[in-house]
Amino acid sequence: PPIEGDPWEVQPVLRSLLARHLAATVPDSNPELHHELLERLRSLGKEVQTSLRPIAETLDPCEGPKLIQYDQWGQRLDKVVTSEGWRAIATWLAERGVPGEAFDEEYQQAYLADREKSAGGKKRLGGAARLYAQARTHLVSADSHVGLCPISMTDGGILALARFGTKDQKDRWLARLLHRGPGAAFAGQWMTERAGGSSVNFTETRAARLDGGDSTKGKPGDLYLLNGFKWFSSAADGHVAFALARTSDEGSRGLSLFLVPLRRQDRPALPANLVPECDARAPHSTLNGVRIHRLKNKLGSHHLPTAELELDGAVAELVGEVGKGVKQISNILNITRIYSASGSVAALARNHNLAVEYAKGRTVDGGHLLANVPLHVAELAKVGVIHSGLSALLWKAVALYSRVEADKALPHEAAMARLLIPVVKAYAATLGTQYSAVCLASLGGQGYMSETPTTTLLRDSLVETIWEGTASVLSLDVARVLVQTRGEALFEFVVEIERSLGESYQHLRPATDASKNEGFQSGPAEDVRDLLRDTTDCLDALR
Ligand code: MFK
Ligand code: FAD
Repeated sequence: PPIEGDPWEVQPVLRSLLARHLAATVPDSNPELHHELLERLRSLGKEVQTSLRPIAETLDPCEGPKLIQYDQWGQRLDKVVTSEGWRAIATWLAERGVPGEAFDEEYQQAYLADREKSAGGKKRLGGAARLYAQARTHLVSADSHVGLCPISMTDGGILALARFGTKDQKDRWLARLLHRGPGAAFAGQWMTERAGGSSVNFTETRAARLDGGDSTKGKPGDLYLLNGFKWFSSAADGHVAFALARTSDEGSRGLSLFLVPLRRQDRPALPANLVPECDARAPHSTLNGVRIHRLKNKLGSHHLPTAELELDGAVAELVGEVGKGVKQISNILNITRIYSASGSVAALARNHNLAVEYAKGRTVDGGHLLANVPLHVAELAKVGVIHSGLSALLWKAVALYSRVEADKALPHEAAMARLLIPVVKAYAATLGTQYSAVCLASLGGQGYMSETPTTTLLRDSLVETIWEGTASVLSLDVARVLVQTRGEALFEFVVEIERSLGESYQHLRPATDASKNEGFQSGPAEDVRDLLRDTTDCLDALR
């Protein structure tokens, strides 16, 4: 069997990119803190190998979550029971404070304060907080059976709440969502409906003011009743959701953002004279007008409970401004898209490592180890190059976004982060799955066996090409950014690429000159040089 390494050890490119980006963003270039963070990442990587992986290996895809719709008295329960292994993974992540030890006492204070832009909180990690937190999630991602999905939505929801919530909403929810021990709350993201997932302007769920007032004139924190159907919800066992619902008929501008507690006990105090219909209909139910129709039957992500939900008079609280739902929820989208991109890259890294290790032990025709067969090595090298390229793009985007979130980014950095997040999400999903399949085949028949991690990794990572936007939909988003920023974001990116291409070109020239003198018509160095020249020409044209 191939002997797998830990995710920190097997990704030299990750180590060098993080060292570089952390050095540039850790406050006051504090070398001790920088060193401490890298050391903690190294140790987390080791723990993934020694204790998370053995838990993950016990999960059986046939023992996914179950929905218990009724109790023995015929009362509606709609309780989701997840598998024991999935819960063990969640506990493992919680105990180690993933993401980012971000939620221990000290960090929690800094994190909350940072997000509320209070000067006092900008201490320890400052602009590096997100970068460090995301590095931690990256290390656990490929061994978590998509366990980061609810964590990512919760993470994004915390940001949306910190930015747009009322004081009362923050007081009731922020600490619970940030907490990472027993009793932690999780948040879902309810956007997709039957009529449209990519195009949320087809949203059918209606939001009407509980007090009967004009729905288009609600104030932040006002109570509404939601009626409709959410077609995909991946935190079906969560506590609260950030949902889009229609407050007027003006396409996507008629959508507002709502906080929807799944249980009645988590609702804010309701006026005594206004008993919601769902309470009157089922006085003993604990549910807040939410019915789970069924759990989805999926190709992968088998342990993640993804549900179809009916909203039948669910009591919801307006978050932020009426009609700004899409703009506000995009704060969550940017975070979940980073998690998605990181998940794709992490899965590819693990698959690549498996393929490389297998090649060191498998003998083929002529008695050669696969690791010494040029044709096979070229195949694996290609995967390695794709992984390195995606890693460079990913950590550039995360480092920039980390500064944006901490309110430390310059305008051109913010524009570049906005551009790169959909780009890396789309590329990582498309290339990650494509090259994960190459890795699977490089293990021959063993790669196709259910017990080998390659199969679960490939099945699970295919969803990255769909959720949080397909490549086509993200391309439209990129086009929108280019128009909005009048090309500035791309221009900045082009300048950066040119700078690094210029350096690479200088390094390569002596090699290509030498190969010419030796009479070679064409060689790898020349190919790279031609590629660089073509790329530079393209960049000139784009200017
Ligand atoms: C380990 C893995 C972790 C990942 C787990 C994820 C779990 C799965 C969860 C889901 O799948 S949740 C559902 C995700 N759904 C999508 O991603 C929908 C894809 N469709 C889009 O992204 C569309 O582009 C979008 C719905 C946002 C377009 O809607 P509209 O109505 O055409 O919006 P419009 O008018 O373009 O934008 C409205 C405002 O939001 C604009 O600002 P202004 O009002 O100031 O003009 C936009 O600039 C802004 N906006 C849109 N996207 C933004 C954004 N701002 C910042 N960042 C963005 N990404
Ligand atoms: P459609 O939007 O109908 O897309 C179908 C095809 O049309 C795609 O190929 C797409 O690229 C293409 N297309 C669409 N619009 C355009 C366009 N304008 N131009 C060109 N091509 C276009 N959603 C949530 O809200 N919350 C969740 O928790 C959640 N969890 C999920 C879990 C899983 C396992 C899965 C698979 C999905 C989940 N989703 C969730 C839903 C997911 O976000 C949507 O499936 C996704 O956004 C696509 O929407 P759709 O399914 O309606 O497809």
